[in-house]
Amino acid sequence: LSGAARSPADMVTAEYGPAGAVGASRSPAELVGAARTRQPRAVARLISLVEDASPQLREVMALLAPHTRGAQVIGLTGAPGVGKSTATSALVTAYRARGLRVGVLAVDPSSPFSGGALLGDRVRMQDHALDEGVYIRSMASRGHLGGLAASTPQALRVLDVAGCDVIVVETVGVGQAEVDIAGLADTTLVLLAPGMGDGIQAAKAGILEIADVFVVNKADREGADSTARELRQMLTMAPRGPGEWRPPVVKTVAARSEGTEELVDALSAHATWLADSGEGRRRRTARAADEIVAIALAGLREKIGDLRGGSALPDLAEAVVAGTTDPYTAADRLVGAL
Ligand SMILES: Nc1nc2c(ncn2[C@@H]2O[C@H](COP(=O)(O)OP(=O)(O)OP(=O)(O)O)[C@@H](O)[C@H]2O)c(=O)[nH]1
Ligand SMILES: [Mg+2]
Repeated sequence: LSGAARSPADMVTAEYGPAGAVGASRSPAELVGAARTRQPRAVARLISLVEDASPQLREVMALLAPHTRGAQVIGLTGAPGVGKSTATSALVTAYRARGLRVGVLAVDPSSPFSGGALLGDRVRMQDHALDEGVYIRSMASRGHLGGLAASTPQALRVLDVAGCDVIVVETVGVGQAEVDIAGLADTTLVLLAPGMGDGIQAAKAGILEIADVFVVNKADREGADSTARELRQMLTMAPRGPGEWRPPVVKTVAARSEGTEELVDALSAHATWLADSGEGRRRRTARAADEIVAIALAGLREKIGDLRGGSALPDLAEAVVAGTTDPYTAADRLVGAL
């Protein structure tokens, strides 16, 4: 997102690493100012602050707040290997062709550290490495007490202020992660592939409820039509009132960018529906509420942790063991002491 030409080596630093001594010494106000002028190193540094739950975050978030622009956040999820990164890359190309600036945030919910899988993504994303209208970043939530629920919205805010019109959040769909991402995004995109996650598996995993748009990727493979048919059938069975969104099923061959235009159209249609129905506002408000709770809980947990060092908690624990008080009363006293 910078005006200056960059080498691929620079880009890797900007995307993935802390920005180094130069970035580290800049104040939050300087960093936010630089991010607003789309300097990738400042963006990288700010997201690293988010990742590390830096004490400077409070000031950073206060500085960012007045400059939020309302980028469309697209959550993209699906089983491992279904083609999420390939589809993301194809989407980036399509959005760039439409003149939009794109941010990509790859979050790894399963591990507190970036895993090897993201390395593959980095190679895949190389196509966009020299495009100044694209910012790509992977994020773990090491040490963030609020976890991804608190850190992801903060990273999204950084990318939003840095001028991204569309932000794709890629998360591998394992267990709860698919459902979690739906709470972070304006539009949730679920990728399936023939033979990998068929319709019935999707229904079991609760995916039918969270997806706004379905993609049956690897449509060059056998079984894509029946997977799409099965999905559509299941979707028609779900009761939906007039004016409610009906998730479309788009077939793509992400590896050859086939079906990407249809996908972008489906995403645009959903964005329009979000705006017209008021659902977009409702989702953002719910997201903000979740974020506030995550931060508040993290703060409480920290304060309670501090109490372990003092006498209040040990005294209450002794009282519970002795039977002179019960754990509910003790918990009330503990919270009262915060
Ligand atoms: N045949 C076919 N292969 C595809 C298609 N899209 C992606 N692939 C291949 O599927 C493999 C996995 O693609 P990725 O984009 O890395 O999948 P992913 O969902 O991001 O994988 P993880 O991040 O590891 O969960 C790669 O070898 C891709 O080249 C497609 O439309 N058709
Ligand atoms: Mg991937």
